[in-house]
Amino acid sequence: MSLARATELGSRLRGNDTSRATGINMSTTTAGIAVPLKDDASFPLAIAYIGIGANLGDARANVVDALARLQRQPGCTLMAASSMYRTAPIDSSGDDYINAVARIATTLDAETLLQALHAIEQAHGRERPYRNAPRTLDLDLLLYADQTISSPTLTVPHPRMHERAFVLMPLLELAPGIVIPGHGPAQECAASPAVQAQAIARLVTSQQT
Ligand code: A4P
Ligand code: MG
Repeated sequence: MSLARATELGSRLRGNDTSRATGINMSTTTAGIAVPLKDDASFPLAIAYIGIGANLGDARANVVDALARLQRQPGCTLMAASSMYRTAPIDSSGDDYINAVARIATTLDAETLLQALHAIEQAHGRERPYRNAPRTLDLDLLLYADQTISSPTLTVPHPRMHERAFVLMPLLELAPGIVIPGHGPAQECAASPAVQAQAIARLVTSQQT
């Protein structure tokens, strides 16, 4: 994506479109958008989608803070955030999760972006006592441009995103026509009976739920 395209997108997202698309915290996700990009000398620019989840502590506050931290992250610009969703734990335990998806424009390569996501998780005291344990904050790199990545530390697309309503529903809110490399249109993934059976509720605003 060119800087001109990103600037055009950012400009559009500063307007009403973002207000409609974003149910999390308007001031966080609209007023914080910086256009042109902070690292405008660094190219190429990639669009990435980040899955955000929390079910420990003040999960909603953690999700909102994660968005603010993504915006402040050098090399990243937060372009849009989905509504928040309350979701039943999948292959996990504890309270219901709060989930959302963010779209960012970034000059970071995928591995560097993953490290930045881990640093944000750690700022929230993320602990990993066992796999899929309840967590204060989980940030997954869902999609990075149209790339397929398989390294010891990073798999993109995220290997389970196509079978999870808590990823697909917020992602489709931001990008209805998006295709998951290797899995096809996200809309088709979301229509599968297994995904349809998962309990998920969109939180229209943080005050109404
Ligand atoms: N890793 C590889 N690829 C990626 C990627 N694309 N994004 C590696 C992020 N990390 C990636 O992740 C374990 C390792 O995966 C990392 O060291 C990283 O190098 P983690 O965050 O330490 O642990 P995790 O979150 O328990 O693992 P993972 O694989 O992200 O778990 P899942 O599959 O994402 O499941 N139910 C609801 N309702 N909502 C949720 O948000 N989340 C999970 C986590 C389970 N059930 C849930 C939810
Ligand atoms: Mg994770």
